[in-house]
Amino acid sequence: MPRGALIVLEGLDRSGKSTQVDRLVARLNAEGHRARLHKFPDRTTAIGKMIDAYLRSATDLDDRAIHLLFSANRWECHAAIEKDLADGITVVADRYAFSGIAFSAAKGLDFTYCLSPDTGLPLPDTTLYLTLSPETAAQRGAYGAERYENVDTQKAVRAQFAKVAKEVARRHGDARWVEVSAEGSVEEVERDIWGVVEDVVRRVKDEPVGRLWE
Ligand code: 2DT
Ligand code: MG
Repeated sequence: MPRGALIVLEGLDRSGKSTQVDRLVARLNAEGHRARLHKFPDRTTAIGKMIDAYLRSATDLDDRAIHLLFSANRWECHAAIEKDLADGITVVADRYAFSGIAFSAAKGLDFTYCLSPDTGLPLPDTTLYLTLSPETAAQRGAYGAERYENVDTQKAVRAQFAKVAKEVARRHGDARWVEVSAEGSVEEVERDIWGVVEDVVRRVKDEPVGRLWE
């Protein structure tokens, strides 16, 4: 049976990522591709609850400890994702290992260290990175109250995402990381995303799922 695609959306806060993942899943289903959304962190699991408490600043954790928990949160879900892909269901992930690297490296953890715990996870067939200027982000209103939701952190994370993009291209080829401008209207961004995803879903049907960083 033709497999589903693993499509990841990444981007800074206020880039409209949550709106776009919902629209993408609805569009895929409407066009006859079965699709399912998977948000990372997945806050519903036991590990996810620890992550949620950390993000709400209800608890403090060592930088490496929380980095590994975010990765463990992906590992506890990988079997379900791989089963969906094998069953022909396209999985749309709202964030993935790339956020894990960018946010931890932005705090000063070594970049190569940050890559390692996610090695071997299912490789996204494409990652759409929603880009947004700091000015537009500011116009879209105040950040939320969670950890990382402030201008300085977002700036540092943006710089790390640029390194992640290079690393993905170097290890897995240019086509795996696609920048999409999030400056336009919701409909414009949706159209640009669909232009990429429609092709990928068709193209990967008979290809094996790759392994991240391998
Ligand atoms: P949301 O606002 O999208 O719920 O994200 N994060 C996320 C990390 O630091 N490491 C990770 O591996 C992942 C997936 C990004 C919550 C915050 O968690 C950060 C923002
Ligand atoms: Mg957030």
